[in-house]
This record gives sequence, structure tokens and C-alpha cells, in this order.
Amino acid sequence: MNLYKNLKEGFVDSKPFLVSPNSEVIYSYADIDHLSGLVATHLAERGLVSGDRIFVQVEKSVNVVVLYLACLRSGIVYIPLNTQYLKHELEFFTADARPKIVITDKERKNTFERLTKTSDILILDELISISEKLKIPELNYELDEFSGDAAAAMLYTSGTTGKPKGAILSHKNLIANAQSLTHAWNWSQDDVLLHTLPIFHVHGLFVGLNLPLANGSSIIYLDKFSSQQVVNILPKATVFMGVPTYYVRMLSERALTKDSCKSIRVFISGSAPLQEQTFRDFKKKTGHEIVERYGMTETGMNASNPLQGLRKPGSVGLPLEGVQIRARTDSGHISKAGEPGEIEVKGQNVFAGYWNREEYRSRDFTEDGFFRTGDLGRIDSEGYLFLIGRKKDLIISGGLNVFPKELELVIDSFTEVKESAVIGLPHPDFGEQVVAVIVAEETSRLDKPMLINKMRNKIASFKIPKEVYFFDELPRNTMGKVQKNILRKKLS
Ligand code: MCA
Ligand code: AMP
Repeated sequence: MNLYKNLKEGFVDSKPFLVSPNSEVIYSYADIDHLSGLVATHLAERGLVSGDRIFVQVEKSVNVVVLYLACLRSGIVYIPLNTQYLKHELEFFTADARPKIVITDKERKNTFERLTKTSDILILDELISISEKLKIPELNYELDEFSGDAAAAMLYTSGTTGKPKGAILSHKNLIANAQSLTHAWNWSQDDVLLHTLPIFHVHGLFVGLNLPLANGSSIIYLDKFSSQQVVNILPKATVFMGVPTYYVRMLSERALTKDSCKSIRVFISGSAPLQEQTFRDFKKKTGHEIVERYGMTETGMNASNPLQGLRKPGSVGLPLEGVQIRARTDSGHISKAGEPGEIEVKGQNVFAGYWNREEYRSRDFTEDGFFRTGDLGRIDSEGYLFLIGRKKDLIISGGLNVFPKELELVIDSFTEVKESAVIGLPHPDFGEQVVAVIVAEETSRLDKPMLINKMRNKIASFKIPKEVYFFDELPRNTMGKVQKNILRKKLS
């Protein structure tokens, strides 16, 4: 079972696959098949074999798509990294995953050279142009059969301990998700997806690429999201997907009208809660009810509001085909309809576990094989899932996850800081914003600009607190635990 082989069944050779914003065909399906074959050949010549791990930290480009497909064909485990990650963060990933090769941009090469002596470091654009020159017939890598359980990709997701964990996604997991989403969203060859998401997360990588590929549809490929550009291009597309921040920003565009959305079949939102107000405002302005869905790095997509049938505002919809979803109460029993609890999921889409963390399996999964998501929700009597909070201490800012513990560890390492607490507070654009509460050492003259400056060298800029407050002490309960709910109340 090979995801590439499975996707290829949907390819239509003569059809445009990647299209530029001004409608030029960048690659047809035949082109992408040929080129990814050449790159797979080149990677094999460099000694990469099925099961080898490859790091990819590059700006969004069409070449990344080629590389991704080449890796799928050859069974190389694709490990994408957020382009904002800095040396301090990359250090951990490199030591943890020990990739055979790092593929990056010219600007990042030095950083990786300082981080690893054991991995080859290649520039993506050079890799592609060398492969193009090969001009040898591509090997039929897609005919290689791997076990469906073989790893196709590994994506890091931060943990409540502050240390990221590599979620291993198998070929079988990704195939299952592409199939259930094709069905749920009625995806077809006639679809044109306007792709503006980053390409290093499940949302932009697997949902945004595998679905069109599996169905021979075209992608209008933008390097990044810009609400103005998106609204201008919407008339050329049939599907748009994004995080809630995209929809909030699109709503402020005057050019967003019922007319500009005439060709759109479905707008999809996920990765963070879509505010009911955004759902209603978007419907009023465009006539479209956004389809909200629920996913995770570890599971791909689990639930979606239906294409036909009731789309409930505030709900992430019904379980996708082949996915079981239930809630478990604090007292440990399976919730009845409407009763809140931690959401657990099971299905072919759910990963088998984290890299090098087999010993935690019993904590991450229930005895009957459901993954404990750390999300809190309730399922109504019609089977619709409503997410109502999170058991895990996590902030989602503009669709990007920030784990407070990771930031607290960084902040507490500064000599000027006695202790800190990081919380999420509502933000009109990002949904939630990162806020740091600091208890400074008495003699320190630490202020917000100084703190932000110190953090900038250490962590990706989207994690940097938007607000900083200085307190004399942090509120604690009788067990000594910081009461973040009190901080949130005080500061909202
Ligand atoms: C950028 N900045 C942010 C964020 N993005 N700050 C907080 N939260 C953010 N999300 C900061 C930058 O660090 C920078 O700070 C400043 O804003 C300008 O950066 P720029 O890149 O120009 O910002 P932007 O273009 O306005 O980006 C905002 C964005 C982007 C378009 C909302 O963050 C985005 O595309 N988010 C989508 C993320 C995503 O794909 N999530 C899916 C993962 P400074 O100026 O200080 O340096 S979740 C997933 O895959 C699961 C499975 C699921 O369910 O989908
Ligand atoms: P990630 O670790 O980046 O895969 O993020 C997964 C988390 O995003 C989930 O566990 C949820 O907490 C959150 N999430 C994804 N989709 C939605 C949604 N539609 N509404 C609310 N939260 C969501």
C-alpha cells in the first residue's frame, strides 16, 4: 500500500495540477508524475532508501510539492518543519529525529550545518534542478509496495511537557483520510482548490494536497494567505479552505460579495474554533455557510459538518466515514448524548503512536484503541460534535499551536525572572493571543521590550507573547498550582 500509488489512480495526465494565481499552468499531472519520479531517482542515487527520514524546512514553493511526492513514491519519511522555527527549536528536532538528509533553503543552510554533522544538507532548488537534468526514465517507484503501516511522514506537535513529539503518519492513515474527505466533501475532477495555507502542517499538506491529487483536480497555488488576493481569485476556484483567521480577514474585504463567491462550491474551516459570529457574518455577506471540520496532527480529519444536511454553527459536525468519536466523562464513563467529556477517536486515519515514545502508548490510547485527544466536547443527540474546551494547556493563535509550558521554560530560564505563566486570551484576528504574566526578580529592571527581545532569539516569532503583564505573585491553589483561570478572568 503506497499513498502515491493510491493518489495516482486519480491523476488525469493532461490536466493542470498546479496553476499560478494568473492562471498559468505550472505543472500538469503528467509533469508532476515525471518530475517527482526524477527526484525520487536522484534521492535513491544519493543512497536514500525506504524508511529513511528527511527534514524539510523551506519556504512554500512548487518545488516542495515535487519533493513531497518524490518522498511518498520512495517510502522516505517526510518531516516538514515550520519555517519560523529557530536554531534553539531545531536543535531538539534534529537530535530527536536524526534525519539522513536535511532539505532547506540557502538562507537556512548555515543553521543546519551548526546543528548536525551526520545529516547531508541540500538546497531544495538545487536538488530539483539536478534531478531535472537527469532526464533518465523515472523508476516506477510508485509500483513499490510498502506495508500500509509504513511511515509516510512525521509531524512534530508540541506537548504539555514543553517537549515536541513526532506523530508518525502511515500511508494507510493518509489514504483513509483522503478517501473519507473525498466522500464527505464530494470532491471531484472538476474542483479547483485555492491553496493559501502553509505547507508544513496537516491542514495545508495532507488536506490541501492529497485531496486534489486523489481526484485529479487543480490547485491555484499561492505562497501565502492574503485576504485581498484570495477574494480577487475566488471566482476562479470551486473550493477554499483555511483557518478561522482567514475568514475573519476576508470579511473585512469590500470585494467579498455573493457575486465574487459564485463559483465556490464549498468554504471549509478548521484548525481552530470558528466563532459563530464569523459563520453568520460570512453567510450574510456571501450566502455560504462555512463547513467547519475537526482534525489533529495525530489523526488527520475526524469530523465535518455535512455538505448536504444541517451545518450547525459552533459544531465541528459528524464523524467522517470510518471514524468513531466518543466523549469520556471525568469519572471515566462514556458520555451520554449532550454530556461533556474528553474526546476520543478511533479509525484508519488515527496514527499508531509517537516517535520513540512506545512506553507512553497506554497513556495516549485507551485499552480498546481510541486516541485520547485532550479536547473537551459533547456529542448531541443527532451525533454532532461540539468542542467546548481543552484538557491540554494549549493556545491556538491564528491556527498555530503554542504550548504555554514551552514558553514558560524559556522565560523562566532568564535570570531576571522569578516565575511566569503563559495564557491564551481572546483576540479578534488570531482567535487567541499569547499573553505572558511575569514575576520578575526584585532587583531586575525587566520590561516588555526587553523580555520580547530575549525571546526573539530563542523561539519562533508566532509564539512571542503579544502582551506581557508584571505581577508581584501568581495566584496558586492549595496544591501550589498556578490558577490560570484566575489570570484569564483578571486579564480578559
Ligand atoms: C504570524 N504571526 C503570528 C501568526 N502568524 N502571530 C500569532 N499567531 C499567528 N498565527 C506573526 C509573525 O510571527 C510576525 O511577527 C507577524 O505576525 C507577521 O507575520 P506574517 O507571516 O506576515 O503574518 P500573516 O501573514 O498575517 O500570518 C497570519 C496567518 C498565518 C495568515 C494567520 O499564521 C497562517 O497562515 N496560519 C495558518 C496556520 C495553519 O496552517 N494551521 C494549521 C495547523 P513579528 O512581526 O513579530 O515577527 S493545525 C492542523 O494542521 C490541524 C491538523 C488541523 O485541524 O488543521
Ligand atoms: P494540531 O496539534 O496542530 O494538529 O492541532 C489540533 C488541535 O486543533 C485539536 O486538538 C483541536 O484542539 C484544534 N482544532 C482543530 N480543528 C478545530 C476546530 N474546528 N475547532 C476547534 N478546535 C479545533
